[in-house]
Amino acid sequence: KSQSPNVDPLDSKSYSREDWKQGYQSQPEEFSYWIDEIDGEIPPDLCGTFFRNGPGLLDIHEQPIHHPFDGDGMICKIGFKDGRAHFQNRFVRTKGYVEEREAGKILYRGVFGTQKPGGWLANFLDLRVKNIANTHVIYWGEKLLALWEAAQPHRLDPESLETVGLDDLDGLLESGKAFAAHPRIDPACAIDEGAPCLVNFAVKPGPKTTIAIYEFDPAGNLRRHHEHSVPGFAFLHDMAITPNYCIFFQNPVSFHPLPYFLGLKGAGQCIRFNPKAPTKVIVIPRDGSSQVQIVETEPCFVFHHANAWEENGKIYIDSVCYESFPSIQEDGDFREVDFDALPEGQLWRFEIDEGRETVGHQVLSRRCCEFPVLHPARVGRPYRYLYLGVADRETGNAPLQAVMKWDAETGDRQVWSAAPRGFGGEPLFVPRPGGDGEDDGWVLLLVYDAARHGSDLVILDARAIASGPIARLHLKHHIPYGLHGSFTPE
Ligand code: 3ON
Ligand code: FE
Repeated sequence: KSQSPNVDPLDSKSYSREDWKQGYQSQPEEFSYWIDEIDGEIPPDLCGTFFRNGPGLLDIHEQPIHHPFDGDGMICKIGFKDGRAHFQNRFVRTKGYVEEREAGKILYRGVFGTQKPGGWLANFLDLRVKNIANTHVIYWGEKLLALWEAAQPHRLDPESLETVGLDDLDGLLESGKAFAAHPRIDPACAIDEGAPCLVNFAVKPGPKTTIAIYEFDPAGNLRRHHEHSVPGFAFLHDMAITPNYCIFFQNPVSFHPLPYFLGLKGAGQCIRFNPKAPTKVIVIPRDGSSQVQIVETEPCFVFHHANAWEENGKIYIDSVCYESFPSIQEDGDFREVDFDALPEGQLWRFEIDEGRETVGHQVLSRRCCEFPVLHPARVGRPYRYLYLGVADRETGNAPLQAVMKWDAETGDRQVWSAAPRGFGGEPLFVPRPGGDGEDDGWVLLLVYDAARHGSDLVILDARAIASGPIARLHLKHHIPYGLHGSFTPE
């Protein structure tokens, strides 16, 4: 393995910051080519399309943005067929992306602190929201949609990745309503006679928060829609589902928007964590029939849930939990972040007992993790295997450099690490067609390799993660660290 000139072998770190930073360079170019530099072999039965979204630009014509979550959405698409793979990437042509490219400068403020040049006066009372379409990408109901939780989705052409435009889901999102970036697919919806169903939500935060639930059949038709109001401000990035419920974690945060109005901070920087208030677990019946239940648990912050299920009259939820909100620094470069000063995400299990008002938890794994995924057939059901992006080291907060397969039955862990010079993100589990068993399939992971300033698509055998890649596809360029992706089988 190539050793980074910057990793001090006596240091306890598994990476150098210089290496990690390079993965946050913009990738302004758009490519389309057959991948021909491959170590190992692509499994011939791996067929379908991997779509992934994430910030493609970390600067607008050399004006840096304040945080990666403010970066314009860029879709990567890797198509697999007959043991070959084709790469393509394209920016979502959002209104803001197109205008800023023409102007050659930042024209919009970002939620996470990006400001227009010219100081606070230039930003004062500019409350327009730039829909950057950068968080997730899914193919459902014959539509490819790029998602960003505070606005409407953008529809893309699944072949060319060209932007068709904003999509209101056949009039459902009238007057520019939002559509969250974390849909869940129920593989066999009990309410729909066992047909698959896509469940998503939309949040309208305020002194009271409105949560809308939408469920769609495989053709993209709306099956269910109901809205609920819960007390207090809520920042709900993700949700978990079971056959009967949608579950949200209302983290103990409050919103103090004055600096946002004044042009001093982004809206997301005006969120404050309250370590003394409980986290509230919101349980919404999916058929919309009965009451919403709200139960309390210890203060913690959750972006992502791994899974939830119902068993013996209880509801279980596995989530990546932070001790407090990893708030966004005010000044300076996010690339200089002090990892040690921020809490790491850890895997926790919550158990909701019927009739109880509080929820207990158990820590499943302390290792720094994010982006939990599982077999699509186990979503909302009891499951055994979880795949997560994790740090190379067992303890402490650090960039994600490895993938961990966690066995819920035995507690076993298998890890493959790209350290010291490789950096990962969200893994994706793809079941083998006709396979048997929950871990019969592959784990796909985009790895940024600082040794060559390029990215690789790594394919692991889900049954032998620790044995290392069965194929490593070298892209001709790098892709900045991204957010979420999905896989559409042939
Ligand atoms: O009233 C406010 C208005 C508003 C527009 C409330 C608000 C802050 C909820 C809001 C908007 C929120 C948005 C747009 C959130 C977007 C989140 C996003 C793009 C990404 C979140 C990512 C989460 C994680 C955990 C990423 C981890 C990344 C790594 C470990 C690095 O690879
Ligand atoms: Fe997310």
